[in-house]
Amino acid sequence: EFTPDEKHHIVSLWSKVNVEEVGSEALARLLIVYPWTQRFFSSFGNLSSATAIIGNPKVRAHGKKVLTSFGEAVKNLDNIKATYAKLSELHCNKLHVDPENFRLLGDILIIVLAAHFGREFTPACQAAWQKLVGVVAHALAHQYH
Ligand code: ZNH
Repeated sequence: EFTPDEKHHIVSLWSKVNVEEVGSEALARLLIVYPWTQRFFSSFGNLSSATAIIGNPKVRAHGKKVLTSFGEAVKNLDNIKATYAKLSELHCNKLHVDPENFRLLGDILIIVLAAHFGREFTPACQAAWQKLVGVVAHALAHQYH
């Protein structure tokens, strides 16, 4: 479902992404901007302020884990639904994460990429990434019914 041009935009930007930096910033921003998402992370310790969230090592580690997993989508652009079948089941049946949160995190990821890459994050590049985060959110929500 991705054109060759879209694939190029996705893969070439991804090769420059610092997974720990971008992943931890995206998760921290999710928790700050949409504070109700904090309830999934009650075991992560101090989330009482933006400063606490940004400095929290568990947020950092989990942000890296989530974005590393996001990289599996980049490597399997033609097969994203199958790639996330197990994770979808986990988020649905065990973690009970409302799938709306996948969309929120996707939009935050776009903002973080724009902040990191500036002019390099062109409208065409954004369009390809916007499509990707939508497909990933859809794949993760697939086991929900
Ligand atoms: Zn998630 C976990 C991925 C989103 C919540 N995750 C997880 C993991 C992974 C992921 C890989 C691990 C698993 C195991 O261990 O086995 N995620 C992911 C992705 C995404 C996500 C790819 C998108 C893109 N999540 C999400 C959201 C939320 C979440 C949005 C909410 C808000 N997760 C979660 C939780 C968990 C997880 C809670 C668990 C954690 C702990 O450790 O405890």
